[in-house]
This record gives sequence, C-alpha cells and structure tokens, in this order.
Amino acid sequence: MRDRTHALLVIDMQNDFIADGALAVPGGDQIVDGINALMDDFATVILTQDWHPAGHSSFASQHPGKSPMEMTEMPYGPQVLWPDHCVQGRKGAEFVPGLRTDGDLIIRKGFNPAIDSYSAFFENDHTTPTGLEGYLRTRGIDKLTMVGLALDFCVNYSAQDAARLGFDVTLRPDLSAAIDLDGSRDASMKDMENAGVRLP
Ligand code: VGL
Ligand code: ZN
Repeated sequence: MRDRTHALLVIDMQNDFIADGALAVPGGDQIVDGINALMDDFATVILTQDWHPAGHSSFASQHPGKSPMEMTEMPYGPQVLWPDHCVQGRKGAEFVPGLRTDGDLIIRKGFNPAIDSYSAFFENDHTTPTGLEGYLRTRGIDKLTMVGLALDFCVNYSAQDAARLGFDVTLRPDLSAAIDLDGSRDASMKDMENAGVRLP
C-alpha cells in the first residue's frame, strides 16, 4: 500500500533547465527516468513549474548594465539576476520531453512580476504563500520527498520551507542537480541539513 500521507514533489523539470535551455543545469536531463520510476511509489505526485511573465524582475535583461548571474538588491533582499527563462506559454517553460506529467497537482510559481519565487511554498519575500501548504494539509499529507531542479535554488528553498512548516522532508540528491553558483551546492546541502531535511 502506498502511504497516503507521503507525497512526491517534482520541482521545475522544464526545458529551460536542461540541455541547451536558457538556464541549463548540468546533469538535469539525466534524472528524468529515475523520477518517472519513483512516481509509481507515491499516492500523490505534485509537479511545480517556474512560470514567469515576459520581462520578469528576476531577469538580468530588465536591469540595465547587469549581466546574468550578477546580484542585485530587491525590496525583499538580495536576488540573483538570471537569463530570461521559463516564460509563460513558451517552449522553455514546458516540462522536459519524456517526463511523466500524470500527477495530481501542478503548481506554478514566479508569476508575480515584482517578486521571484524559488520555493514551492512562499515567494522570495518569504511571506506570500503559493497555497501548496493548504493543499497538503487539507489532504492529510505530512511527509514529502523532493526531486528535480535546481538542487541549490528551487529544491533547496522548497525543502527548507517545508521542514520549517513541520513537514517530514527527504531530498533525493541522486534525483536532483545543482546550478552551483560560487559554491551554492555545498552551502545549500549544509543549510538543508541544518533545517532538518533528510539527505539520504
Ligand atoms: C530556478 C533560478 C531561477 C530553479 C528558477 O528552478 O531552481 N532557479 N528560477
Ligand atoms: Zn525562475
């Protein structure tokens, strides 16, 4: 019997994060088959989609004189400036070829033009909720396994938020991959461990 209180969260498995995508994560295309297989083990499967309007404030293209991967200050804190990626309705925002999308819920994030949203639970102001917490609680789900992209950004923020909200969280590093900006992979693994995320 699959555990009805334990959900699989598949983060941002989208074209722009793999292969020749705008913000390709090394190794991102090698985890698709493993994620598909893992879906069979879960009663509930939730997928997330990074879903930005054109001209989103997290894009370096909107900040004159700035290049992708540089930092800026936003009203809610420091923000990495990214190449244009995962624009709503475009090819780069679609799920990667071959990924099973027969899950129960698809949650989109990053659609507020002024605020980025790494976490599946809160926007980067750390207060505006996406609604995922309510979905999980009302369905009696208190355990989460997380996979997908990118380990050091959206997976990391989602896992830490979930742990702080009281969920029992496991991240599968073998079914995730990192952007690794200035050592962000190691830093995020430490931060997740400190937040109580299980890292098998
Ligand atoms: C992500 C950077 C910008 C991610 C999304 O899915 O990890 N990273 N937008
Ligand atoms: Zn994004």
